Amino acid sequence: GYNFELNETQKEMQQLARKFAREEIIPVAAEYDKSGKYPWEIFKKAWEIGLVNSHIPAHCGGMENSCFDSCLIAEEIAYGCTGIMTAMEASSLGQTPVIVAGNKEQQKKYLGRLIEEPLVAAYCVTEPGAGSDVNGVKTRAVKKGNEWILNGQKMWITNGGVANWYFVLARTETDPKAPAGKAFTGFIVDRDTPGVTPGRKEINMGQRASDTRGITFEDVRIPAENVLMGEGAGFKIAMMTFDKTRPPVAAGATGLAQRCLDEALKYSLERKTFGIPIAGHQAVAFMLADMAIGVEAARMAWMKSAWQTDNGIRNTLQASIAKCFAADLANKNATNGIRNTLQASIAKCFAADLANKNATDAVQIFGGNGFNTEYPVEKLMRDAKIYQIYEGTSQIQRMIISREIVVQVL
Ligand code: CO8
Ligand code: FAD
Repeated sequence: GYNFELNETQKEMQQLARKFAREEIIPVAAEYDKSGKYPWEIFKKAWEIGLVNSHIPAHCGGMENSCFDSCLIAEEIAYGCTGIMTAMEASSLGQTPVIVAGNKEQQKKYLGRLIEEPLVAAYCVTEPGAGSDVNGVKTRAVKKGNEWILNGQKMWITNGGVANWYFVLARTETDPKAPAGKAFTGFIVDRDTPGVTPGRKEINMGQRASDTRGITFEDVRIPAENVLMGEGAGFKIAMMTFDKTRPPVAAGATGLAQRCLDEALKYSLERKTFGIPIAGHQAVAFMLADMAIGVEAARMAWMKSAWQTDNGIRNTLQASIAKCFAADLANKNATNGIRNTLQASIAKCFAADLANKNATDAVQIFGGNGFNTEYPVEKLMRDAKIYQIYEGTSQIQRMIISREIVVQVL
């Protein structure tokens, strides 16, 4: 049956992350936003107490946390600062293709490394000419003997300048008419491989502590053992990854939306107009009520999508991928994992739009002060916007949702 209560371990983890956000992140968030400095110090502290990498499998030394538990942490960290949360969570995004499609050796080598040292990974799919349309990716890899030679350019890569290794999606099929599901291959690329050159740090509207860069790959030699799952599996690995990483993005957006509500509520009880706190004016109180309704719904949506990820049923698509590539791990994913595409997109889309609405309303409730950098809500508004863009824009989420529901009806 239904159960909305967290177990004791989850409560402890949530409290740990909450305390960390309040004590370690909130006091320095504005400073990181101004300087744009990568939050290594905070990352290292989080790494030491197990607030990052918690989903890495046990055989690599990780805690093998569920998607749900990782989301609990993500929401709390995002409450503190979503720039810092993105810096941390993008590493999980980079790791996820290795978790869903890597063999035991790849997992041990690349995920194990992140447990041994406070290092981060990155996920390289988007290019200057292809974002929403992943099938438009032009980076190419060509097989030569026991190696692949990679050439191309990626854009907007979070952790691009600081990652120890990357997941890279490249086209490996020469026939331009080849279907997306067969035309791409996913690679693990070490940062220090000759020919890998990250560009300058981009100056973004918000989430400025996060490191976003273009990366050029020029005649980069990748050993064949760094291919994930098999030649041609890359597009599906990239998509299977999103099914697992959109719930934490939704949780992050929910954390930001909750912060907007809390800041607006506190301010509206202190600020007086016409002789009473502004929270006493119905127009303001109703804005707060709508913010609370949104937060509740967004939280339920990420919880359901994460729960679906963790408690899957067998599904035919991933089962057929497993059959195709005959990989033990793929088989495990296929039998244990549900394709929660619909719910992941609903949660991500809803929470992203909600974060933006709550941030705009919080600025409104702060009046003139809301527009000023001395108060926290202008940063929340700048930070919120990216949730409607990265990990698939709000339009792309609606495209995915509409396709899923139409298929279900047909
Ligand atoms: N699981 C498995 N397989 C899938 C899935 C899935 N979820 N979705 C599609 N596929 C399969 C299809 O079944 C099909 O296979 P087949 O041909 O064998 O039937 C094949 O893949 C092709 O699928 P489509 O025909 O649906 O492909 P389309 O070209 O129509 O495109 C999308 C599909 C869904 C529109 C895709 O292009 C997409 O997801 N676009 C959005 C891109 C995106 O989200 N980019 C995000 C980049 S990462 C990022 O922004 C990181 C942010 C920073 C980190 C933040 C941390 C907080
Ligand atoms: P486009 O695809 O060119 O879209 C432009 C506009 O057209 C959007 O409004 C879009 O919604 C709309 N649109 C496009 N197609 C359709 C359609 N079929 N129907 C309706 N509307 C449509 N990528 C990575 O791979 N790794 C990362 O770590 C990463 N981090 C990022 C961090 C930041 C700060 C930013 C800004 C981006 C990051 N991205 C990353 C890239 C991000 O995922 C893309 O920017 C996003 O997917 C949109 O792609 P695009 O920018 O090319 O826009």
